[in-house]
Amino acid sequence: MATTKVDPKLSDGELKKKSKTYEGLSHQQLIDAYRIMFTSRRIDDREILLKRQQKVFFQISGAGHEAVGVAAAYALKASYDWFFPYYRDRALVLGLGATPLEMLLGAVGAAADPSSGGRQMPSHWAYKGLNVVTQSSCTGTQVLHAVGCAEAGRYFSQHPNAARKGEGDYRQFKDVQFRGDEISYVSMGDGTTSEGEFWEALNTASNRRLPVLFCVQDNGYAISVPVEVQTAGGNISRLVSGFPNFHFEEIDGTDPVIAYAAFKRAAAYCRAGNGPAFVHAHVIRPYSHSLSDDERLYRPESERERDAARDPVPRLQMFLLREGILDENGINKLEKEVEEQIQADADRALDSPLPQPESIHNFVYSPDLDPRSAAFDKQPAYVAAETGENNKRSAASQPKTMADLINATLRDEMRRDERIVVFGEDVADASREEYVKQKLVKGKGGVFKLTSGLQLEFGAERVFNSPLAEANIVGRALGMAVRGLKPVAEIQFFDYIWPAMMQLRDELPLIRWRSNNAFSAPLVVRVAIGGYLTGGAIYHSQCGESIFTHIPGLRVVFPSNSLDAAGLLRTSIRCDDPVLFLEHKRLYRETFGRAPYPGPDYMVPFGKAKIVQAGNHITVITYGAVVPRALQAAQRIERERQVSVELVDLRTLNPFDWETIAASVKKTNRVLVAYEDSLSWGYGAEIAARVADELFHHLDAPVKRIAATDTFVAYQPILENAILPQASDLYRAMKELAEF
Ligand SMILES: Cc1ncc(C[n+]2csc(CCOP(=O)(O)OP(=O)(O)O)c2C)c(N)n1
Ligand SMILES: [Mg+2]
Repeated sequence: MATTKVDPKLSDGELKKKSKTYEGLSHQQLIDAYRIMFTSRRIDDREILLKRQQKVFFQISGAGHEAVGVAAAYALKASYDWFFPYYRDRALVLGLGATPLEMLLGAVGAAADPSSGGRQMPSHWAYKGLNVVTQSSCTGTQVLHAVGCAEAGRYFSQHPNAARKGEGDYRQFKDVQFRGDEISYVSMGDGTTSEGEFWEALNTASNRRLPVLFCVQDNGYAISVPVEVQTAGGNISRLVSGFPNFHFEEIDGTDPVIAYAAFKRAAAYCRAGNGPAFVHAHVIRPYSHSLSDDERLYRPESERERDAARDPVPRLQMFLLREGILDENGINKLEKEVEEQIQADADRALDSPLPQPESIHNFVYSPDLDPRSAAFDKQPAYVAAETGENNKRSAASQPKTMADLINATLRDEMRRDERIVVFGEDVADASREEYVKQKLVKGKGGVFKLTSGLQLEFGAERVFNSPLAEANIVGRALGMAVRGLKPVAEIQFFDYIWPAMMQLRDELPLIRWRSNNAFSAPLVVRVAIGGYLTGGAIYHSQCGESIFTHIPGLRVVFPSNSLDAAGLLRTSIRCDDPVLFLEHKRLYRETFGRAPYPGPDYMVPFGKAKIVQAGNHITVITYGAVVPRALQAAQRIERERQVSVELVDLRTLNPFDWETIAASVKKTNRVLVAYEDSLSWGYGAEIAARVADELFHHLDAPVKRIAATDTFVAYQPILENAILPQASDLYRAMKELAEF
């Protein structure tokens, strides 16, 4: 046991005073708290100076929020708990172990900035070793990540074998650590509680009793908008108080002792597995929103003075003096040390090497595992068997639909990899599991039955329904994937993907790039897409894949037949990048493209197009449900006019197979790009532009496009037929090209 050295000169009274604690905080811890808070404030001041000197390019401060930060850092455990902070959490991350130098490296955008290597604004914390997860500038997205992170922690503690390293897939590069009682901390401002994702996160954390510690740092403003305009009734605590299973605290967040006591109670509640906690801390914002804002434009002097009287830094200083914990000399000495350190660190940061411009392409995708590589090129089992000795087809080799093979692939992969969880709307067989167990019902397993039977085989911890909230699905999946799970989440209809757009555009594909490869979130989002349904109408028929192929960092896959769907889904699951897996609803049960079950190892690499039929006169580049229509048109024009069409099915849209396109166009010199999405700005526009740019000298005719009209997809079949590209439209375009 450690013994405390006793100063023999101290009287009994003095001794007692020295060993007095404040909500469990010792004198030394309070002195350290002051050091952290003062350091935090002085880094802000230094950055502001550097910004005025144009040596840094942005500044947002943690000023006024320091007491909450240091208290949370004291109550939680760095490198053990998980942290999803926001930009005002400078004192928190200092308390967890980040250094002033690291922060100043971020401010100047140095190559050695540990949060992003100069890619993100300062105060966007990411410290891998401390479990501080990379964050964006989007207000509120992080709240769902924290929920997914907590779910993953619980999952791994219930399935410890799932954490084992795997060979030959993403698991090789994704270490998992779990403790069993770790907490997910997430913080945000008062304005951010207006975001839907905040409420979606509270809902799930409450419902699943997750160990998430929510911290709302309420400084009364969101830029210039005061809290009573954001929040009905002006107090978020009152609004959230009805959520079951929560521990609630509403505190003065400018007092570190009060804040520490609250965080300690909240953390104990979460750690014991009781559920989530919510700490609502009233703080101040003395430095305007950021250096780009001047709060004097919307806050009168009187209000600002009222805030200043509660400033946590002078407040703790007064407390230390009043309690005799530090005298004036002690304060001066501490502050001088901090000032000198920050001065020295700022000089070092300014001298630190800058990132190289060539490095911008690093870490858009995994540097470890390339889904285009030969490792993802595996033959179907029956081809392997046929080329083997006994040359026998298995009895299971009846042609299967795309729906069957996607289901079979999910099953195979879930057997192989215990990290896979499947969730989304209606994907479970039955959330009230007893009904299926008692054989009262058969179970649903997806509105298209793609996940049918998975819950029954793998259990409700691995296959479960989400709330009807698409951002909730993708945001949680992201949080899980950061921890090493492999979510295969489902968005029920492409038409309803948009509530998840912030997560899909601003979060998921950026995790790796913006953290300079410190974090990653490889997962699969399966989405039912497309028209030709007869009656699907506007909101069950949309395409729109080009919106997602426009996003760097996101793989986009769009198979046209069963075998490709199986092989590409397996690659999607095993690879180390986030994948949007688009499944055409019309193709789910189509006769076209059925294939026997290819076995549990069959894989198709990304970026390898398939020549559906070879030809000499025209190249048709397409994918998805246009493939069978193009094939029909190609067969007709061959029959009627002896025009031979080379039909290229891209299969994956990002990456796409430029080499196959170029080789084909060089051979045929005529090219038609066909896609189901509306014509203008569609996916084929990029292909057409690139053909025109790079293959101009090989062309004997203008590049043609066939696509849907620039409208939505209508309900009445006569209208739908007129809107979506038909075999007859493709035929006409082929004829025109051939005759040009
Ligand atoms: C989704 C989104 N909308 C708008 C913004 C621009 N913005 C940045 S911070 C901010 C105000 C945030 O206020 P609050 O949540 O109270 O946090 P505070 O800055 O006061 O600590 C706004 C509107 C953003 N970053 N993200
Ligand atoms: Mg605020």
